[in-house]
Amino acid sequence: MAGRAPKARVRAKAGASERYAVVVARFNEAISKKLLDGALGSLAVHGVGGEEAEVHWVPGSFELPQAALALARTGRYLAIICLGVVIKGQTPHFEYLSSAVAQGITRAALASGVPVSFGVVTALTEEQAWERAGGAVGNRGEDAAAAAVEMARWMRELGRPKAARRAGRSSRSGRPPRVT
Ligand code: DLZ
Repeated sequence: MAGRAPKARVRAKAGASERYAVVVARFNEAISKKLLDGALGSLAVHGVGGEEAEVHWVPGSFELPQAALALARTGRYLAIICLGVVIKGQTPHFEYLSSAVAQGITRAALASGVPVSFGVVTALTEEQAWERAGGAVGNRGEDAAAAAVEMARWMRELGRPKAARRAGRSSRSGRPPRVT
């Protein structure tokens, strides 16, 4: 599936203090670093720089959803950006991993009420992955950061939903929020 991400439609201006977390998978690290460069560049373009963009490394893409949910539950971030590179090998591992990561990231967003964006490249070859990490097809990290800013500012305009307040309370009490 190729295609260019649409230009983010960020309406609201940067708030006085906006903090974002970027979670990056170390597996295929050279390519992940390019996604990270893209994400940090995009955040800077949207007025989020320095300490407002916190980077957290995890071993592989499989760990992204758990890290994203843990970060979201702290209540410190307007949004979480997940970055990783999954490349197809000789076994069905690729399908299991890609699907678990995509579903896990979705669940992290829904369970926490905090926007969690998907900047995970799933590629059939290493070449395809490089193309999507600042190459001919763009930079999925950049796109994911722009999507996170757009969603975060839109949700801030909307007001914090009751579900997110409940999720925040459950996390402080140590109980996981209900996932539906
Ligand atoms: C084990 C593994 C494999 C085979 N491939 C990838 C990959 O292409 N991309 C990636 O981000 N991570 C991979 N991993 C590591 C898993 O994500 C995870 O870190 C380990 O299974 C430990 O839970």
